[in-house]
Amino acid sequence: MKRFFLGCLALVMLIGTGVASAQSIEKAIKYRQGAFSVMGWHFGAIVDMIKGKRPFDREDFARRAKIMSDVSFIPLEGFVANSFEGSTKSKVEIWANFSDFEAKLKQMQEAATHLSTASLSDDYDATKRAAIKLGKTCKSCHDEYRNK
Ligand code: ASC
Repeated sequence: MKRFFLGCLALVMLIGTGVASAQSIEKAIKYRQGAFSVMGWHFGAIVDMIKGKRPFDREDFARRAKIMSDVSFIPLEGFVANSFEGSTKSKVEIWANFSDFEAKLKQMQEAATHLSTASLSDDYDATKRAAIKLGKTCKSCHDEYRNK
């Protein structure tokens, strides 16, 4: 009887842990999606300014580029183990090639930092090139590691 209760207790604890980790995975997914959503918001405005769909305002552009560069360092921590299960487009390949994934994120961080610096100069062409380069780093990761 005692063994039966101990067995039940162990089972309840095991299920409890499983539920807790599913919850912490969902939290991590939401955390990183929040960061990507902030970046998407500002990059959308940056692209619109470059395309002439929105008036080019150097100060506003630089403010957004600074946010991009700061927030680019946020998502990595949210790619916790096994967080390809849940409400996410992240492919399982991220965890199979984690160092390559990290390298791609780093390229994005460098490109965002470069854009932020360029946007403080008066060199519009360099700023535009830096924005295009940043967009390419977004795309290269999405092509490989994000489900459609
Ligand atoms: C964005 C956004 C992306 C990238 C990508 C760049 O604004 O939401 O996912 O730019 O389209 O190629």
